[in-house]
Amino acid sequence: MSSGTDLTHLEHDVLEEIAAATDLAALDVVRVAALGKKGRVSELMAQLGKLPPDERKAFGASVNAVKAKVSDALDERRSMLEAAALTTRLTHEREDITLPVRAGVALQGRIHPVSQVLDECIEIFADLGFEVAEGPDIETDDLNFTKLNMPAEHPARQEHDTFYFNPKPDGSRLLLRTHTSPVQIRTMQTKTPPIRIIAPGRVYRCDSDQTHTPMFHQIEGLVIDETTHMGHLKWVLEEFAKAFFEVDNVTMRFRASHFPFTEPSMEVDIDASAIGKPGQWLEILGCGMVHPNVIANCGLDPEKYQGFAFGMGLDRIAMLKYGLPDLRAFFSADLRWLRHYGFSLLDQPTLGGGLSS
Ligand code: 2NM
Repeated sequence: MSSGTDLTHLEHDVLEEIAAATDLAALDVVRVAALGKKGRVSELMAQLGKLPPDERKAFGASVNAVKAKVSDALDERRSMLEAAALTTRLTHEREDITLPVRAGVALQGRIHPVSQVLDECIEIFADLGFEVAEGPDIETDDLNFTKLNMPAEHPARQEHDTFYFNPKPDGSRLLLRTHTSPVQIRTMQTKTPPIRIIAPGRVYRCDSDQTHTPMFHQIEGLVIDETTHMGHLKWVLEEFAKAFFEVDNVTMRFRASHFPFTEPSMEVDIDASAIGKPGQWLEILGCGMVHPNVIANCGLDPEKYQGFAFGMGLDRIAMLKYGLPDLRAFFSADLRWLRHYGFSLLDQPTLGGGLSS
């Protein structure tokens, strides 16, 4: 019959075996040998019935105490071995993320020059404090024209070669926006100045020849505050031109022009030395001080608020900067063209790293 000393020995032996188990499988072998159905501790319990009744209670309690101690020791050892196994896995499965990107299939894709130039512009204007604003390609007559100081019979409407949808029963008709200016209108209607936004996106005009495609890309800008003036406009455009063409100085020429939504209005040329063609002027954008009618049409007080706006063709400035000869090739989805003129995924334009590298 087992005595108290036997129990003490058993406990001691099993605890030693637990401590000696170096992995989870070995620990399980120890568990089965001690606490399993035929295990040493369980077999002691089975002997309980052979004891005289007056000894059963005390013996049972002692075996249970051993069982509890063994069980706790098993749990503790298991947690420790599991943690150790995880640590080992983590050290062995480590990936070296400092390795250079593999020049594989993913890098064969090319960024379209218009996307690249858009990213460059966003980077430059973001640095000057502008936010990007967007709006739908399908617009209302009101937002594309009327609010911009072009009422129904305004002659400038004809010049826009607008794509119209069929009129609705109430006579109103939707259209494909002819410029991104409705985004500026929506912004003035919903925000309180100061406003500093650029609105890039697709625009549509029913016009198609060597230098015009029915869909093209614009980026327009708008600044509205209480004291914004033409000096600010000129500075912003100069900073933009220097950053975009990546030169220390640009010479700009402001020519008087006319747009219904600005007064005064100007067209801006740059001295083409900036792109290595001295002695030529290149038109890059149109701009002006936002017409007080436009400001009032958007629910802002033109006695309190004033500002400037500008607009330029992204496709056009992409052609100028990167010497792309044919506008129509931009939209012909020709892979050979894209491989030649497209940009690598890794050429992310940043002001710090140089816009184009
Ligand atoms: C241009 C030229 C001049 C212009 C004006 C506005 C608005 F909504 F504020 F009135 N947005 N864009 C603007 C002014 C656009 O593109 C050649």
